[in-house]
Amino acid sequence: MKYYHVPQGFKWGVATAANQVEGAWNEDGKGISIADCERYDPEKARAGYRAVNSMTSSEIKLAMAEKDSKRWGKRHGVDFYHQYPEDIKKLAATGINTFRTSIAWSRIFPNGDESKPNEKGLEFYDKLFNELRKYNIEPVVTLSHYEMPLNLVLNYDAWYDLRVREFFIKFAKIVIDRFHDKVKYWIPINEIDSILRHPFSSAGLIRDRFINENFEKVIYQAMHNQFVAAATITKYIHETYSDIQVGSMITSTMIYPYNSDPRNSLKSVQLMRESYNFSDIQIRGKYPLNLVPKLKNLHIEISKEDLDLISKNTADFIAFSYYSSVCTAFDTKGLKVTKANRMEGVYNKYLPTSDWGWQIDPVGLRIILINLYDRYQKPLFIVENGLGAKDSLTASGKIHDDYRIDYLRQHIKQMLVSIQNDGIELMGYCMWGMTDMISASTSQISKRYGLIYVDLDDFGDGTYKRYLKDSYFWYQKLLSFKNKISKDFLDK
Ligand code: BGP
Repeated sequence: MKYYHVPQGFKWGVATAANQVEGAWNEDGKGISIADCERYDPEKARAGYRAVNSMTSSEIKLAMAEKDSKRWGKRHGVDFYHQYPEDIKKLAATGINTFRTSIAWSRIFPNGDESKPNEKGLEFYDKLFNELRKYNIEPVVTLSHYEMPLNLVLNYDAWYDLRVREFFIKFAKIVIDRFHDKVKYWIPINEIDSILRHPFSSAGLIRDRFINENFEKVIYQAMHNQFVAAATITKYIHETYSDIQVGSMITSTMIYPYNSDPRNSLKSVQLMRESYNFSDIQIRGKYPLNLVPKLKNLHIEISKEDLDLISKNTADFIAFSYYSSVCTAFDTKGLKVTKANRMEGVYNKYLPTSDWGWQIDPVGLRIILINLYDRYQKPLFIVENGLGAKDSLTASGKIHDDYRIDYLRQHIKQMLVSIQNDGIELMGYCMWGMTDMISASTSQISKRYGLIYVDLDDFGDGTYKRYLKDSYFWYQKLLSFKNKISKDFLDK
């Protein structure tokens, strides 16, 4: 066979999130969000991921006192708020037909608790979705992607608070009603499992605000509130708009046993199950039995109505991010450690490692596709996959990112082999990202993911000028093959 076949109607795209690219943090009525309080701190970054996995009230105070945006990456992003027409034009020229982004809650409800939405915020997304439609690009939209109005953290109890859950549902219904004819794919919550790893960016939870409570209980209660909100939104969409689909979205990091010791295999199954628990709830419609004792011990408030709502309003597809893999062992003492998406694991000697210590594993993507499809028999959607790397701009304005091309080539090849041989159903593939953007975990731009380079450094210095990387031209060539991709192009 000379070709890899791509299913009809396959969604080829790029992905981003509002808080990592838009900037304009205080323009046109936008309120301050939790992401606006996150900043690159070289020392903390060296020490690990603590900087955004959790935050303290005093760090928030400090952030609020600082009115400048330069040192706060997520405040200025890459100025997508102003430059989106040119960015989308460039991206459309690659041949993409899909664009995943999120709507910033704090642009629509600056404090989260207003009675009426901010019209200027809605107008921005109107223009953005019109621009995408102009090029026949399908938007896929996330409603909660590591961004919420800060007021809901400081004057309410963030996602632990039932009032906040209702504010989110209200925000969701307003944007769904406004954009229902332009957006046909919605994801209520990005990486819904991530609340366990980073309760601050996923749910606005700050440990020192709950000193009289068991913080684990707070996290699990907030998790339940997110499931109820997602099910309510799914119900609303299914009852109101027959042509719109809703996705569950989880983080997929492949976790292998360190060796064939059965105790290590058991550990890997247990850890993988921790993230599958989240899609189980949204796809199968009930809490898996392995989670029930924990919810009982923590006295999580779950009503009969909640359970009924979750069971009757399941998602239509399973979206997931995939970047890398780790190993695990029942006893990790003395084993070399490796990093992954805001977690750590045991180093895998068979795999190369990225500039940020994540191990590159295209076959792991194929295993995840098989696992998820065998588990649910529902359409899958890869909504994030990419390489964060240091890039350099040459004097003549070029970026020779052959390492990124290699990463994309190998992952896309495994994906197409899986479609062909493993009997999986896959809706699409969105590479992360589009232009370079501010990293979710470290708030750096130097951890570059884009097809398009942005002239900016980790401290906010630069011209914001765009340059097309070699990977941009590679992706364009890939998409020019349409439904038959030449083997030579992907095999190398
Ligand atoms: C995912 C998030 C994204 C993103 C990506 C890469 O978990 O959904 O927002 O940024 O990971 O992570 P990072 O930016 O920390 O390298």
